[in-house]
Amino acid sequence: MADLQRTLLLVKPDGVQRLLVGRVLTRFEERGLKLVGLKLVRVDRALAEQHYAVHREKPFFKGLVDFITSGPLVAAVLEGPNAINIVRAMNGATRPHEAAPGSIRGDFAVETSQNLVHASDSPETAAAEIALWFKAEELLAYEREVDRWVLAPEG
Ligand code: 3AN
Repeated sequence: MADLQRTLLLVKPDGVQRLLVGRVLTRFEERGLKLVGLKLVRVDRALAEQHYAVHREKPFFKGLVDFITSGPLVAAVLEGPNAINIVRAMNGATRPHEAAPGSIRGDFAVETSQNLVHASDSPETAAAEIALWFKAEELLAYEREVDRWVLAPEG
């Protein structure tokens, strides 16, 4: 099997308000990725600022924190071979006018500031973001019957 990875996915407050949570999560389930963590959260500014720390100096930082704290969002951890790149590709380019049709942003978003989803962009970021959003006991390891049809056999 290719590199088994975990990645953080957020369906941001715009996705919750636009009733897109189910459709977004369904795409990842149908692709074959496994949900190992899932919750609805209202994040405080401290967590939001930590999550977006790399953007602290950007002009859009305050707006980003205001936006992500403006309502409940859905946080998920998805697992699968190459999950980090797969989820980023399915989300589409950050700027929705550059996002390919068929991607989440390419199908459902038009504004960069309201681009519905977030996903970790590297193994290091994924590890840090998963630890920021989830406690270890909130992540569940389990087998799925479909895995033998989705994942290459070991060995
Ligand atoms: P991505 O979410 O695709 O990894 P990042 O990490 O570059 O993109 O940006 C994080 C978030 O910051 C984006 N999802 C978007 O909501 C917001 N953002 C990025 N660039 C801009 C911008 N120029 N104006 C407003 N918001 C922005």
